[in-house]
Amino acid sequence: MVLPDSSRSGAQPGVVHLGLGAFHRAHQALVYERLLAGGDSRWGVVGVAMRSTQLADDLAAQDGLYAVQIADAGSVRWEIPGALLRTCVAARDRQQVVDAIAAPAARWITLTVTEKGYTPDLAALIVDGLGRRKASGLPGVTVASCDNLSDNGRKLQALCMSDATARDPALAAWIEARCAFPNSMVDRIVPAATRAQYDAAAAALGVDDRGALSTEAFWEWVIERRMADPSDAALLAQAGVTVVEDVKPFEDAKLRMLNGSHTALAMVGAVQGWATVADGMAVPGVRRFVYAFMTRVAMPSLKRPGLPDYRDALLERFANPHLHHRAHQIASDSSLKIPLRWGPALRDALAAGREIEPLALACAAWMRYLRGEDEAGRPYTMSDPQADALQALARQHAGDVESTVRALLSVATVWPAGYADDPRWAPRVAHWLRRIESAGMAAALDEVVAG
Ligand code: CS2
Repeated sequence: MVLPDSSRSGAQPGVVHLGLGAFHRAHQALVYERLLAGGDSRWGVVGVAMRSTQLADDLAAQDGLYAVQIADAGSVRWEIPGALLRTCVAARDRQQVVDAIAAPAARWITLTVTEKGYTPDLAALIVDGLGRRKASGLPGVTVASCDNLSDNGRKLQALCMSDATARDPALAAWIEARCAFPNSMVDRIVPAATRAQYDAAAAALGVDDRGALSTEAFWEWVIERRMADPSDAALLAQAGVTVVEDVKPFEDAKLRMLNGSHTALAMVGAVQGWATVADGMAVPGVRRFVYAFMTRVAMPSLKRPGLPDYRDALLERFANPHLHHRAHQIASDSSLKIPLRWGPALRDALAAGREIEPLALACAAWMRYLRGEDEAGRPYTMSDPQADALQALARQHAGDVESTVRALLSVATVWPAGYADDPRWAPRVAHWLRRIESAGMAAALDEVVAG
């Protein structure tokens, strides 16, 4: 077990992290811990849960300490990061968040607020803090979005600039000149915490830890060299972060290969009724499908160096039996994830005249998933802002493959205009939906791999 060796007593709240979910606590919090442990006291974290009071309060009661199990085929170990200095809840303690951003010690704001978190309210919260910094004559900060969105830094910047411009052009100019919004790609598979994880921590460490998490050994953070304090680039690099001029090749590879396959696996898994990604990867036909999805659909238009190795490493990561990463967890918010994870690969493949069969099958699996019950007839609930509307469409047209495909490909928030009529796409999705319905998902997976 690795106990925090950062000097917590001297740590300054230099980072305000928005989104206190499992991912941040098992990924960036460990990077900040490493920087603190190296003797730089400026990387202590104020952790902001956006809504969950329970989590923030549980962590506060544990002085911000929690155990992370890091496990893969080679080893199992525990680490207790010490970077989290205090917690608060944006929905309950808004003023505390603004104060934390406006504090002289703050230098970075990082965000993992999920795809649906990028709202005007989020921008208003950040800009309130930045406005106070300007008024106090404090330096600007680096504001790094770490969510699975393409061009995430620029998207967040646009959101903040539109809020700032509407209230005060001078504030907008200050943000433009003093703050930096780097694009960044973060990666580590961190399933949502479960009761079983608390129990494992209790058994291994003898403590009652309400914040215990489990993750894999692999982690990656690739960030654009665009920081309010340029000297941070070298510090982050020393802590294992990859600082680059252009994040896009890394972001595209991660979104289309890891996240794209994840969403495909989640749909197939929900329909077949297996529980976790590792359960699915243990089935040869599912593993072969993921290989085909990555190799035939995603890889041809990607530029990240070393793609075959990246793919093979992903297949091993997905198969990690220590990670209880539920298909239904990944399936949540799919209507927001599909446009980011499948949309660009589909666009590129169609433009280049390449085949899209594994993706057409994944899309058909999504349509089947929307029926709300698996192949054994067991119902499940869907967690998605558009669940009701999508489910209604899927049910309304059930029994008529062509009209199901037409109705669901016409949902403008998920698919670009024209896809419902595209002769290269819609008939292929219909073909696979028909195969899933008549032969079953397993047979359809085998067919697409063989084809
Ligand atoms: C997953 C991601 O839940 C999901 O949608 O695809 O959380 C994934 O595990 C991470 O992006 C891995 O870095």
